[in-house]
Amino acid sequence: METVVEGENSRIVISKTAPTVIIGERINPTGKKRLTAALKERDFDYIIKEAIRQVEAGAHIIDVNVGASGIDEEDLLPEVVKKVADAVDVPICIDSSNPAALEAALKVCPGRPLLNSTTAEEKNLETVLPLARKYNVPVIGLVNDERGIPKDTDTRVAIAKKILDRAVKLGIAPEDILIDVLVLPIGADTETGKVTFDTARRVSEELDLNIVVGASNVSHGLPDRKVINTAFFALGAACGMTAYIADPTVIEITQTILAADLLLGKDEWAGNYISFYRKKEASKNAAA
Ligand code: THG
Repeated sequence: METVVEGENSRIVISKTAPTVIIGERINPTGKKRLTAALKERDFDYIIKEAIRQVEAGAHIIDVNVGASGIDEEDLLPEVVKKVADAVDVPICIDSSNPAALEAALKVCPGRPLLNSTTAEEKNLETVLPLARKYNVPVIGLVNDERGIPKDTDTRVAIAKKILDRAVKLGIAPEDILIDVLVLPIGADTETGKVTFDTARRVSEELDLNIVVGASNVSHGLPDRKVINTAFFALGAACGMTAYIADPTVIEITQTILAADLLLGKDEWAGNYISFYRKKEASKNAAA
């Protein structure tokens, strides 16, 4: 199953046999005062620098989320998406829970962006899936519905299947559905990691869909979060997780994903692993 995401002049393939795709999460005002201010002031220089820094650190796709109180997403999201898409040569992941903002951004985004996201709630399925169909873009489906996020694997897999069935009924190709198996803080419930990995394995094997997760949350509230995050990325790679929404400027994250890909046969001749270190060495020498 190959999901194709495109920038104006770039193409990224998400699949179980391809290297893991990193979706840079830093353009998101959550917990970031400076970025929130930059978004409100339309300080595009600052925002574009964040995008470029992530691409240089190893991001294959840039997530753009402008959701914060006092921000009109329908107005601002398309503007930021356009600026970022013009500034970097990688595809965009359009991130909002507001369908009107998603559509406004789809109208101006070049290439074939990733739509982030729909849940299995009726009101979402009815608005977001038709957008994916209309603009012919892949869409992320979160495994929660009107009842919230299920605690057990069976219900999460059933919700993934429901999203897939609805999408196919609308004429969307299965490869254009990615499932987000949802990661919750492990400190609050130590069963949740296992449920997330089991759901990923089953959705990957039984539904043959690609999987994307936003993993930063897993370590919320615990010391030395990097240790937990990197372990999560390594374990996930072995469970069918094909793309991560993560912060690539945390070098250990990018390194772990490269190492996991190498160990799982997704990096022929260690090409990506070695070229990452060559680039790092080159930029060190350039700085010296
Ligand atoms: N699934 C999907 N999309 C998503 C998420 C997901 N989009 C949003 C989010 N989750 C992923 N993006 C972020 C962005 C920022 C943070 C976490 C996830 C974050 N910010 C720090 C904080 O809140 O403390 C700020 C850190 C900093 O300043 O560098 O953690 O799950 N499909």
